[in-house]
Amino acid sequence: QFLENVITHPKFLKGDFDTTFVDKTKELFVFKKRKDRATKALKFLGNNIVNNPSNAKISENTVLPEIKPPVVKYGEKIPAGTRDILLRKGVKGILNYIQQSREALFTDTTFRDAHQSLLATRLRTYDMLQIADAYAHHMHQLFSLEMWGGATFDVAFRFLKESPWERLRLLREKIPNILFQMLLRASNAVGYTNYPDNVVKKFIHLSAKNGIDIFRIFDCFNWTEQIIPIIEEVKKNEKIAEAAICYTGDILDEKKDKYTLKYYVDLAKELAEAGTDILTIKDMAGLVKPYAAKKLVKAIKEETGLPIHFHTHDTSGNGEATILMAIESGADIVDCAISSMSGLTSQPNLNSIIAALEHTDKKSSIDKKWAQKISDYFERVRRYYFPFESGLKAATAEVYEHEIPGGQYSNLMVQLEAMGLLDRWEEVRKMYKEVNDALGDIIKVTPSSKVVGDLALFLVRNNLTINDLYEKGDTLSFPDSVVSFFKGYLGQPYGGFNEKLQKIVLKDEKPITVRPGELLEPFDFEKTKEELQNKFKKHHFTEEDLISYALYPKVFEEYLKFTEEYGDGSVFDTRSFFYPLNPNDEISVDIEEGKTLIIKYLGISDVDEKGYRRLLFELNGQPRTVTVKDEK
Ligand code: 3PY
Ligand code: ZN
Repeated sequence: QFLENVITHPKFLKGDFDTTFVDKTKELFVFKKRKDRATKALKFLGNNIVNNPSNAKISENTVLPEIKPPVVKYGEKIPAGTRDILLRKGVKGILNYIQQSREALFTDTTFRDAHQSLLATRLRTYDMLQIADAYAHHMHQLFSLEMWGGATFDVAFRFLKESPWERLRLLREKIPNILFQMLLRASNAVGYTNYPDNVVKKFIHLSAKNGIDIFRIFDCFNWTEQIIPIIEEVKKNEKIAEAAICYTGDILDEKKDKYTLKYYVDLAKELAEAGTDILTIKDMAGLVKPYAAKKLVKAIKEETGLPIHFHTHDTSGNGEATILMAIESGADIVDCAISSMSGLTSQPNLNSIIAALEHTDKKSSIDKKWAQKISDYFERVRRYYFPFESGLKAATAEVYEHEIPGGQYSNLMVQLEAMGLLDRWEEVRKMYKEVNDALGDIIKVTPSSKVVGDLALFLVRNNLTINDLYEKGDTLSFPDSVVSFFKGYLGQPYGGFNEKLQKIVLKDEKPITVRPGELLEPFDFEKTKEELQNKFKKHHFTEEDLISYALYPKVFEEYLKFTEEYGDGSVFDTRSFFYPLNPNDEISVDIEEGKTLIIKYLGISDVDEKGYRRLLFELNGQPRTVTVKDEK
């Protein structure tokens, strides 16, 4: 422990020491009682049993299936894939590959958007790693895997108590051959607010360094001023820039004159001029109808000549028709999710579309038997996440009215449930549309979709109407996201703000009209490192830690505190992570390579006068007790 105190000391880390360092630095001899990892693991399980923080319960009749990843032959060489092209021939090589490819190319979104849209982003690294070999060995025909970004970064730290960086590194190790793709919210990075330019730049650099190859960049208002600097930054890192156009409205409806075909084509041309390598049509709510896809893809492809990547959600049930129409009209790459993680608010079904393309000139070389095996795996895995399911049972054409993005749908329901208002879900969807109209029909995607969602929830919860916003607005305390939107902190919406509402919400405050990043002070990484090091003496802060803190200070600190108390959340299987163990349950936990704990839960005491309970376990055959405060 003395050595640990030395090597984690801020002065030592800075190189600011001489031969008197040990003699003069008293705190090196202060030895904290160290909680060993096994005790932390028992405490974690004990806390689940006593307090059940994820609030996930298994009823007595629920049988969770055994998880059986398909067997990949040990020792077989990993076949070459798209990432090998990038490594050997650079971005140009990839662009040539897309151009020369006769088959439809696929991005599999199962590790990111699919679970963000179906399971409130809760899919854990543990369940991804078990299927990673199958992807590397048998799905190498995929164009890319979308496996990072969007909400996954925040949720990993906040709810899963695991590091998204570690997820990226571990998956990269197991899948070295397929391009990895992330969703980047332009200046909002992977957050809900604009960050200083130096934070966004560093984040891109570290994401690239840790394994991201393709950056899909979007701005929630399609504000190119926010997107263009990011394209440049990605290119500086010699990675693939994929600027996205977010789609809303309906280009087929001539009465809707705000988001027209011309609007999208002009945007596409601007992004093409800015140097994007690939252009994405990002239909985050699944509003591109099949015949709109035909018009849109054709026009954008003709006007820009760029490779087109098409992304949609299947909320309406028309997603597969839309994907086929997009392919037919010239989309080079399309986003789909593995069968058992597809459909509804997620992406259309990869397995079905591959089948649909058989015997056509766009036939995919993806191995459908393996796509099925992977689907079988996820079918079992998904059952463990049932508390996070949105509950949507069938496709709904109502999405064309409320326009709620797939990735927000299941989250909104979870939020509503937490407020005890689930039976008002229909009202919330209706209000979502009314709020959007009141805000001037904005593009709704993170974080602007959160503004609409927050305001809709606020109105429903307080039994208010849109009219009340105008009549009682000066007395209301609006959600932070709404205030921030009207201040211009998310950027400038296309067509401007509803100025009347803006005045009501901001009162006398003046909104900004420039790119928010121009006004934000650069983040001081050095100073933050020192402050954090003083707070968390035992932790050695990496650049990834510091950027995580810059993006999510509170969430990241909580995560650090959590790991000091309970260790790394990702070591547990999903059953033990989310749900309390029952007496006599026995599990094994690999706390590090080659070190496995066999833990058996035996029983629990009554609560004592100070509010604590004692739990009895067997750890590798030896009895162990832990004490946990009963917070309920
Ligand atoms: C996100 O920003 O997380 C999204 O999925 C937007 O569609
Ligand atoms: Zn999406």
